[in-house]
Amino acid sequence: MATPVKVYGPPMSTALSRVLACLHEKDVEFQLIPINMSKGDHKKPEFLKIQPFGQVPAFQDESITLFESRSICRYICEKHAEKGNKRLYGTNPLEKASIDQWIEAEGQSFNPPSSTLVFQLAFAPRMKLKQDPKAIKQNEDKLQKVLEVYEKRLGESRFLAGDEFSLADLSHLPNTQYLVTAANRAEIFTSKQNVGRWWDEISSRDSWKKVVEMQKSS
Ligand SMILES: N[C@@H](CCC(=O)N[C@@H](CS)C(=O)NCC(=O)O)C(=O)O
Repeated sequence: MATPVKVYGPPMSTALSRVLACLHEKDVEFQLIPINMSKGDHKKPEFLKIQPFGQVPAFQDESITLFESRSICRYICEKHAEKGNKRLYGTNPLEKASIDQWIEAEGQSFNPPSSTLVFQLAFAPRMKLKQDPKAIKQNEDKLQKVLEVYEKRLGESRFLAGDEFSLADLSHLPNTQYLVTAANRAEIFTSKQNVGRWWDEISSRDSWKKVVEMQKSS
């Protein structure tokens, strides 16, 4: 029997929860190794050997270690092409290119404003840090502009890369979950008809519900 892959970090991490959602979609067995970030365990020499930037997640499959959540997801899909959701990373070069295009859009356009808002609105209060109202306003404006592009795209197709749920949609789940639930910013998404419909659909997947449960019980 294959050894389960190892994922290092706390489920509350957005980047780690992207990998967890992918593992659930692909029905791949894994072992979650907790890393106590409040104690700075992610900056300790042992952890830096597997994640040299001192961030979570880190991922291990047999003797190979990987970091960067989106790359880890692509690896899981390629290695386990025949397991679980077989369409998650497409089935031909053109589908993969379209999925990659929207994963890039997530990483380059959606993530910068949305991760700043997640930090400012959800994590700063928990960590008793002062919020920065100017950064909140600027990033809300930036996110609105990005979502206008999404609204148009999602008026043309059911999901970002076409009519199948893919890694591109999945990549948006972690930040959006925090903005909709913990940061009281659901309206940014639900006020747009197509984006709201898309969010309802992608957040109702069993894979994502399992991740949300893991976050609640961690
Ligand atoms: N691009 C990286 C981002 C990783 C990242 O920013 N992780 C955060 C938690 S969600 C972290 O480790 N923050 C602590 C730090 O940067 O010191 C990925 O997708 O894996």
